[in-house]
Amino acid sequence: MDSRYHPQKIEAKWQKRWQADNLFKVVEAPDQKKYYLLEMFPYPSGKIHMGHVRNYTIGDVVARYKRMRGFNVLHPMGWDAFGMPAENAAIANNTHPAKWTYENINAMRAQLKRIGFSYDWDRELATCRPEYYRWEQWLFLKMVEKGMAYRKESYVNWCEPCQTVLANEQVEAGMCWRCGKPVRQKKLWQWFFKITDFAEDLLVHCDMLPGWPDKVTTMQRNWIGKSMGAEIRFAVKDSDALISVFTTRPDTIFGATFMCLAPEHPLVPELAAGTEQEAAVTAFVDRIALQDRSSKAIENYEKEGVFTGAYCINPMNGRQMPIYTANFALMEYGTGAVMSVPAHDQRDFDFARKYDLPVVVVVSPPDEALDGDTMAAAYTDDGTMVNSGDFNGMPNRKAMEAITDYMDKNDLGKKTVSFRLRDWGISRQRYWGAPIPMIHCPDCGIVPVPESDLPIVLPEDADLLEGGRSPLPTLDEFVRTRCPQCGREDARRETDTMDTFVESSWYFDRYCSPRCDTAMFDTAAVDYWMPVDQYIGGVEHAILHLLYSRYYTRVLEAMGLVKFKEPFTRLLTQGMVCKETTACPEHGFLFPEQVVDGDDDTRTCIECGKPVTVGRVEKMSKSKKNVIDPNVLLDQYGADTTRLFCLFAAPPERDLEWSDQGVEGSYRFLQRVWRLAERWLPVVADCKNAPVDPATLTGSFKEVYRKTHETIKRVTQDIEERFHFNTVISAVMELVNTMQAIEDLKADDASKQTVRFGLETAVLLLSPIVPHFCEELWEALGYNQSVLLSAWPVFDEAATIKDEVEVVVQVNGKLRSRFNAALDADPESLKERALADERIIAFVGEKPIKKVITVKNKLVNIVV
Ligand code: ANZ
Ligand code: ZN
Repeated sequence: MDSRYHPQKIEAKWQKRWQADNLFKVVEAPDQKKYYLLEMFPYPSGKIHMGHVRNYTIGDVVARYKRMRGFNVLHPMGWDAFGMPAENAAIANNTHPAKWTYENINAMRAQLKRIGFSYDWDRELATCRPEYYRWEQWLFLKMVEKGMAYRKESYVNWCEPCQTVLANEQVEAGMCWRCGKPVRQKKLWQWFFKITDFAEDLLVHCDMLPGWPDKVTTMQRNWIGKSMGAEIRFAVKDSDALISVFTTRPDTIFGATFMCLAPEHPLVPELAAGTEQEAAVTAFVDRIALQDRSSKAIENYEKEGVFTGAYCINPMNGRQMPIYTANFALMEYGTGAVMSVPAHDQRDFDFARKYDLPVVVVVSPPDEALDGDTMAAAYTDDGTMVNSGDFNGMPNRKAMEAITDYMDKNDLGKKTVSFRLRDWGISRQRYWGAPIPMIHCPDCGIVPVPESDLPIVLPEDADLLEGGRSPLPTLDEFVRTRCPQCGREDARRETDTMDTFVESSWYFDRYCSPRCDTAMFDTAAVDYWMPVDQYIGGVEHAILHLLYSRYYTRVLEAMGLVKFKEPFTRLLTQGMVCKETTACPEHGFLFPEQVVDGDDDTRTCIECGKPVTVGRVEKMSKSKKNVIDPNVLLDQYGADTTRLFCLFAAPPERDLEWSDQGVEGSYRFLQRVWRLAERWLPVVADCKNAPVDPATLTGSFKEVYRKTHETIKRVTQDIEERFHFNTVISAVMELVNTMQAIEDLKADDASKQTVRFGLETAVLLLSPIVPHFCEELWEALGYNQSVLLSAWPVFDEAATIKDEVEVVVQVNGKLRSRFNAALDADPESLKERALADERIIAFVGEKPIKKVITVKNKLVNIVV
């Protein structure tokens, strides 16, 4: 062992050794308990950022800890490699998305290896490889066969000048990111996964995920968005047509005074045909068709609509209700039709006032009578039924049931549920993705690719077209194919690719047998490893990625390919890595290295010398320039300090605020441990494997022995119960302090053994956190096997108990002295000792003692 701590040297040494020894390689071991630890795999953007370092460090500590606890740990890493950033970068740097992606993967792999993560690199996968996505194509075919995937016309963002489909990220405030012209909606035939078939199941299981943060299951529930209500049919006047509505408020039906249909509703043109409203309706529908129709966008539009010229009949009171088409009615929700009750729904109320439609109160508040003509806002709370025939006088909650029952009996409607969740549109009109394995034949229509023709390989050397458009439709070699059904030579391949969320919906299964080339995965391997025991990642994936993974798992389960429905037993969403921003009045945001620290706390811009302003602490981002490049840390302090800092600065689920002093402090702590080891190693070298006999210990050695047991207990609990590595580290710091406090070195065996026990324990407990550092010390302690192969230390509860406590002595509430006393010593004896204490006698002097208060195991307060 060197007398100084050289992180670079020892980190390179151990990383090499781990690799040579295949230390992180795992195989299924049916007799051993398994533990599958997974961190969300990164997008290969080119460089690891601090958010990755934090995420993967948390995971690595758990993986190493579980391994020491005797588990067979699967801890894989790979690349979420398809997606648009590769296309954008290819355009910006005039290269190919494939080339860019593979280069980035190589660079990032090297960076991850430098941080010493315990990945089984033999299981690495990249989702852009045909060996991977072919199985996704295979499952797609199965899903089509079973009706779980289907095609329908649906809207995309379209830029007319650029002649291209835009992803949502490419639409900036309704305009095309390239040409700045308005984006319109265009209908295209696209593929969908029928996730709505599983809406109820996905919802119900939100209650059965105790290992997930509540906030995440809540987001999942809200996204699925189940509403209980009724479907009610309204007859159109002078017509056979019926309009079905979905309502969550059947109690308000007597107050429904008009009807609103989505502009896309098929009845709209039919109803308007031949009326004097026809031209106005057509113009309105055409105009709305150009707008973004997502519910989010619609919230911000002014509510508007036009009369269709037709009426329908309220089935409960016979009222004639004008039928409008309105922009706030969504075709995608419920039935695409809304029975409008202006007295009790604010949106309907605004609409009614705007177009001068009647407002009829049917739910009366307890304390006042409302008048529809004069009320200023909708009344949306509960109350008593009025203007509602036989239901008058009922509490409205009861009327919901009663009216629904009545309608059910009279065949006017029925109880129903509605979900906010929509089917998952997976078609992307983009190049860098997995091709959808379908063929368009002029005679046979849409024909699946035969399984034996898989994979349909994406040509990796194609050039993107102007504006990043996909070259696939223009690549003859790719597009032209034989129709597998009729043999026509001029059939065309589907040129859409799959949403990249499809790849990330099953990569965790693939890791179980990443080289399997006969199926998506080896069933025995998945049966053994899955589900993931602990998943760790960013909260930004709390909705879509997790929901899609849960859904895809259900598809696999329905096909008999896996035996579970929930892929992730426990989930940890780590907080963000944040840092203050700094800005120069002249040069805007500055990177940390562009700021010069002056002597007197002033900080200036490296360019112009002007003082910088320090802004809020925010998530590290390139645009704000408040980023720290992990490479700089690795060069300056090494991987172990970087890891230690990430864990020490905050508990995992909280945001971590960057601090230079924190990094420096982490580095100093490691140096302190190093020096402690250096001091004691020669002394304890000869007492390896000799158990301590605590009965013979006294003084500081006795305390080291106790403290060591206590530390094992605290550390183990903090890891097991809440992954609070920050308190784990402070517990070990206390142990180190206790050991540093030993002044003289008594040569008796029990003392030496105690010190060795303390030192070995500190190394074992720290080893998941700072593995290279601990390997070096472990070796110096005389072991020739990786510390990772050692068992996690165990504690003896009895040994953690203090048999002595420190009692403080106060005079008039001020601390004046202290002494050690036996645990639970009786208060009378504490009082005696306090009064006999020389320092106390000096303080009290001649003054008469009024009162003495004693608190067992804690204090004696003397009042004079
Ligand atoms: C009558 C009514 C009266 C309603 C009232 C609300 C309050 P949630 O809770 O989100 O499920 N609605 C139904 N289909 C719609 C569509 N396609 N586009 C826009 N709005 C639609 O919302 C359910 C309510 O949203 C339904 O209940 C319906 O308005 C409206 F005092 O019906 B309600
Ligand atoms: Zn054909």
